[in-house]
Amino acid sequence: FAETDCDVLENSGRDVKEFNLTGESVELPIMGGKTYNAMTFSGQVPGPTLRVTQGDVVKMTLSIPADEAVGHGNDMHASQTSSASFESVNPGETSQYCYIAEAAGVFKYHCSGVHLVGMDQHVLSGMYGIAIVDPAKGYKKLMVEKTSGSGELDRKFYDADALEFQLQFNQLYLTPEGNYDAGAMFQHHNTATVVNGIQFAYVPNMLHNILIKGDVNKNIFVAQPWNGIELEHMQSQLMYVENDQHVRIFVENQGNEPVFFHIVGEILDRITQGNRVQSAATETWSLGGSQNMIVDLVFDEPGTYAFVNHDYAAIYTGGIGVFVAGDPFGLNPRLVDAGVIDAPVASYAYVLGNPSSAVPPMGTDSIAHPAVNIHGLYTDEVASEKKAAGMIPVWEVIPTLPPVP
Ligand SMILES: [Cu+2]
Repeated sequence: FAETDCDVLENSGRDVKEFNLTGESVELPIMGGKTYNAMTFSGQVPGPTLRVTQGDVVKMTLSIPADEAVGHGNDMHASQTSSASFESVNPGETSQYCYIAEAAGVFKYHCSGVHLVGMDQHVLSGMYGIAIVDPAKGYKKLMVEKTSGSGELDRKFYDADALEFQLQFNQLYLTPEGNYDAGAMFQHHNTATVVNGIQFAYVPNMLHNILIKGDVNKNIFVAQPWNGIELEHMQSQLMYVENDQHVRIFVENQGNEPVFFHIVGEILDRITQGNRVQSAATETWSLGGSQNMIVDLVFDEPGTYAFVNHDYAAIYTGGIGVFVAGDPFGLNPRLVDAGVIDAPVASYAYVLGNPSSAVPPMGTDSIAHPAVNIHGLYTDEVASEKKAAGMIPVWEVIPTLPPVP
């Protein structure tokens, strides 16, 4: 353990980052037009991402509303404190602890149930998130080896600054009524694979049908379960990057099943876990439960790249999403002609933004996303807060776009 006394740590000269969470049960959408009984940190699944720098003090405050049926706790893996700190907080009460984020990397946080009872239900119903602890001296440059064709190896270096995403894998175990199914969990019979809380969260929707096919009813992808303007922030969104851009993805396995992380059509240029590089130029990297990694890569050519949990049971139950690099659909001239943009753009993020559920808070070496749209497993209240913060409500913007031929 390290020092955990808030009074001592707040006067230690270190930067203090406050992390305020509320533990609340809410009903949230699932695929197929139904809802389920979710448990959340602050009305969203996953909970808010904490971003700090190695050596910072984290002051975590967990409040439970008086009308909440049960207590909740918060076990933050970035801390090194006695599990007594994670004692559950009763409805109507607030609890706090402090710790030093000593180690750089990605760290899960999750509800610890009511004195550990029901921890499985609380976590698998949505009470999980991540803390990203940036290295004290920043991230490393990315080296990518290229061949010249004559047997020589060229090394191309990319600046440490990167466009960043977060992807958190998990499962749902639900009865047809949308309640947690412990029996299914003990048998590892998950009913859904989710990424950032949603099945098939990052696949095309009707907006992309219009833009790319010119027809709202012509689907682009084999599975587009989140079509429809009325779905608002639940409408699926794609993730946009530029070509030849350093991309950094924070991946956490929040669930009960292994994650075999793979990006179809790309090679993972670098895998970092904790503060050590584990691999470079690898096809797939595996994560057990509560394990994480940082994937650094560059998307070389314009195109669509599916990321998957390369377990077929996971892929077909929702563990797949799509990155779009550059302008593979040749939209630039049409968007310019239609007056949507003044000049060609290096990625569609400049037009549509990237989904807020996949965009972590800015850190030491972050490239700012051109725009962020409101997307995620949020309560309406959380979605409104994102809108007030300047994120784009795509469902309001789509009908105002001039038609693209
Ligand atoms: Cu809980």
